[in-house]
Amino acid sequence: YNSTAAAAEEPITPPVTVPHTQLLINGKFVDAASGRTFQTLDPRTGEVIANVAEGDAEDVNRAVAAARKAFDEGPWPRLPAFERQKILLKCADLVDKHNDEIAALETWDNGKPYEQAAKVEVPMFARLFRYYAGWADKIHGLTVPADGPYHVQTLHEPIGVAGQIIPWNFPLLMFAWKVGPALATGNTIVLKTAEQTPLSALYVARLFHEAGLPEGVLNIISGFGPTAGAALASHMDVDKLAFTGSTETGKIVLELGAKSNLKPVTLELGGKSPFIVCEDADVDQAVELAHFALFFNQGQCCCAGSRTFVHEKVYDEFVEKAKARASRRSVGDPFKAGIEQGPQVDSEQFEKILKYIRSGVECGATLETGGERYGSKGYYVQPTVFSNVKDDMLIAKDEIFGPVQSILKFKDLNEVIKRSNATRYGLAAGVFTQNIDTANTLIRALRVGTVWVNTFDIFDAAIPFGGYKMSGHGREKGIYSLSNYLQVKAVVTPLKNPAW
Ligand code: TXE
Repeated sequence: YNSTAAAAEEPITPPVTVPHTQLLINGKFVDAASGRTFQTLDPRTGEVIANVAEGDAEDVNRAVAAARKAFDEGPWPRLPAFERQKILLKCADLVDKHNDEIAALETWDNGKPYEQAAKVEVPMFARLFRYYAGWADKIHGLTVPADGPYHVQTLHEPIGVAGQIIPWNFPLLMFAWKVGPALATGNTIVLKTAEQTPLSALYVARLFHEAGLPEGVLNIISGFGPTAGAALASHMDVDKLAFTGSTETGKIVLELGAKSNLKPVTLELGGKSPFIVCEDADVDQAVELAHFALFFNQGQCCCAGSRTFVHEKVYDEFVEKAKARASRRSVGDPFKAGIEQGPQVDSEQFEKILKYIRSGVECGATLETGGERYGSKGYYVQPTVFSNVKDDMLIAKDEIFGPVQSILKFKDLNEVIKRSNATRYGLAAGVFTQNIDTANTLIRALRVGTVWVNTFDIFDAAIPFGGYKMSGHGREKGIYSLSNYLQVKAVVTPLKNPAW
């Protein structure tokens, strides 16, 4: 690495200014009740982008009261479903119209390549809202053939006020995965963004109001986890909680939900997903896909293929080529065209990753490439590859959440199944083989919520996503996500003339 390259480069001026820094409560931008603000930083430099209102328990109370009123007094939950659908479609249209500004805010706050934000993530955000708009007028109950002279039916009703807490790795997409199904099914929302990335949600939520979303239906609180997040999770008037983040914080919010009003909680948590390269693999293709599976989004993906298991027959060739691929990865200012990897989101994540890299070296894994910070300012990390990684090393057990690939060797299928499953996580897996029997065996044996075969990170709106084991509870996206936001009411009426 030419580690002075990034340092010498002056960051490109982001093609956008910051439109909103206040909280969004009851359709209006307002300061925090305490008047406090916090800084959101540019991960390219560590410099301040903006001072953002810092919501805490009092602001959460205000937002929940607004959401409660919007739910109890309407009109949102009681609008004809096609009216909700029209508004959601308009939200998506406005997002399309402002695609580039939204993408620029996302890159500025998060550090992800602008091309990725502008060409993939913002369009996917709009697509998710169109998908959920499609569901809004297709929420059906059942007619139930019960014993006895009764007419029995089920009504699928919105659950009420949804509290949603999202992370910083995909601020917009996590917003869409949670807000989309909740709005389509007629709920009202208080969403807390991650403290690292508060900006894009405020922008899109304002557009949603322009699209006709009634006030109080979608409230956005910027702020920290132990204050604003905990207040939301333990609020007595929040009917449902959805959380994405670390497994450790997932346990906290589940407990807060249980100790307050026993609200149902869906959790999308950490992972240590295996990516299994079988002996019949085309090594070049496998290297490219495994590289993408790990390094995409600076390695900050809950489902990152962070244990690359490679069959011993192709192991040495794979390691050589994986090293070469990672060394070629273009790192730099995420606003620059052609950049594959920007900075990590903040100094905490940056330090955490460097610590794991040191632990890999100390435990005796072979550092093939990378291993240090990239440049001298901001939170850039060199694309790093370790070979000779053993299952009991920390780098093979913990979620690193950075651009660090760990390559492990295996001999046979039963062994790799056992080792793949020997983790507290169960989010996803990648399988790379041309042999249909091998693929089918792995598909069924792996204890994970998603198996990608000869592909990875396909996040279509219709495909459910979620984890087994300590990777979470419940599923987001697709048809399964709707039930997170619906109550089922059984209705029984006697039949006066059972003969008919
Ligand atoms: O996560 P937290 P952090 C993993 C990843 C990362 C690690 C730590 O390994 O390195 O977690 O990241 C809010 N009550 N993932 O510290 O704390 C917080 O404000 C209520 C995987 O950022 O889980 C933020 O909005 N809320 C993950 C959200 O929880 C609380 C994505 C996530 O923060 C809270 C992110 C509390 N007591 C990190 N404490 C994934 N599954 O994709 C924090 N929060």
